[in-house]
Amino acid sequence: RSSLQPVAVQGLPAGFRWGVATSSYQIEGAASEDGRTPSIWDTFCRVPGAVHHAEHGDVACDHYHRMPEDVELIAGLGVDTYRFSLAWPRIQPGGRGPANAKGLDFYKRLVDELQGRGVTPWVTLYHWDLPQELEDAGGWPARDTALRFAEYAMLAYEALGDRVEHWTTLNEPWCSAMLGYAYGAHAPGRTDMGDAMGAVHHLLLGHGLAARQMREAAGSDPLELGITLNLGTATPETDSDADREACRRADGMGTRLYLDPLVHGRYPEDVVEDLAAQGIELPVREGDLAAIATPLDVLGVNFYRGALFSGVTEDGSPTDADGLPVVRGVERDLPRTAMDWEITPTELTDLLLRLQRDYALPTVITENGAAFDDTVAADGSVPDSDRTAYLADHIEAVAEARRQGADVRGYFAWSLMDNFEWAYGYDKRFGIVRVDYDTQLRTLKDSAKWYRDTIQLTRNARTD
Ligand code: GBH
Repeated sequence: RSSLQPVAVQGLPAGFRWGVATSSYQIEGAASEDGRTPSIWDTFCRVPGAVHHAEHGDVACDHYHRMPEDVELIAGLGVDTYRFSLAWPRIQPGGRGPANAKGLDFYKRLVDELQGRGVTPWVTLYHWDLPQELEDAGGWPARDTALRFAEYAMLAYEALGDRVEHWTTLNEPWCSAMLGYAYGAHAPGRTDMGDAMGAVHHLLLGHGLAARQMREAAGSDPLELGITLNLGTATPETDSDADREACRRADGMGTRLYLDPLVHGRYPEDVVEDLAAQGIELPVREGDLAAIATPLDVLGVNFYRGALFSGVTEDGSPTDADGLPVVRGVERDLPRTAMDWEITPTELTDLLLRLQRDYALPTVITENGAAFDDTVAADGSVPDSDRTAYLADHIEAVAEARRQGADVRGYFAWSLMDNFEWAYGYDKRFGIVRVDYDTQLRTLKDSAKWYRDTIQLTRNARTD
């Protein structure tokens, strides 16, 4: 790349959406106000050792109390879209029963503020804050949670559907299922692969039931419905059969397990067989797949990195300690973010072209961004050229995919502001706006100014 000077991005279509994204638990705080009940993250944050420095979202960015100023900040960036999530335990405390008017009221005011400033709200229904009561009743491995989710979705849609057109059901069901129920790295911290696969199916079922009911309720009203997945690319380290087999497995568990049922109405046979070999079966019942395959208007793509895989251990064995086939991520000699994630922008182009070929849905990048160890200069500015470069290279990768035929319609930077980065607590900063957690002062980082100027130049350069 040549420079960090903002320039007009070439090749994006008219109406291309520019946005910033956040999620409820990561920014809101006000954890026990106005009738909100605990979510699995409130609980998980209290488990010793679960979260860096035992941090939690009780206050976070205090967005719940600073919402109008934050909307002003968003509008000042010149983005046309703001992606945020609704906290289920605010809207339906405990995950059952009627809606909580005070919880809904906060989001109605947020939507009003956004629309009053010309910013389109893009609502995610579930970004990981499951009501604790539903986890106590079994969580996502329990089928009932899917039904509860659809009910909650309809409470939200009935209250906000007249003013909100863009709805995402779930954020990253892979993370909910795998990090939450298989690896124990996220709430609720369980570690059973069978439970995780139950969670996958019930997350997808919850999505499908909600999508179907929302479509029915919308009738001829405008509704753009989608789901957001965390997706990457899997590249074999060598051309060996073992390495290509590892990529098949990584892609199967990470991408096809979700997109095949969502788009084609069936689970991928090879993944089903691999799971059966571990004695695991997806708890599919008659009619589930038809619900899951309810047509989508848009696929949300969260992209952070692509990865290289090997099918053998470092000493060449094709099976791991549990006798399972090896799927080993291989580190490359590439620049990395503060999360230690490799920076792989061209793989975003590859991903978008592959999604176009295999699934042919319109896509929006609903998250892309990076944590870096920011410094604050003496004049208070934040010279985060590494983040600016990351954004520039990934936006260019999106434009390149578009030029090669991928139907990608928008790009949302993760994140509007520094926030509670899950198990990493407040240590990792993804914001284009800095948050001082002592004063709650927000400061535009240099990357935010670059993003604002890039959006403006790109819009102004249009001739149509
Ligand atoms: C998103 O998750 C979340 O939606 C958002 O809330 C969060 O703040 C943001 O990302 C930043 O983390 O193979 O070790 O490189 C992204 C979760 C990140 C999960 C990349 C899989 C690969 C980990 N994903 N990740 S690694």
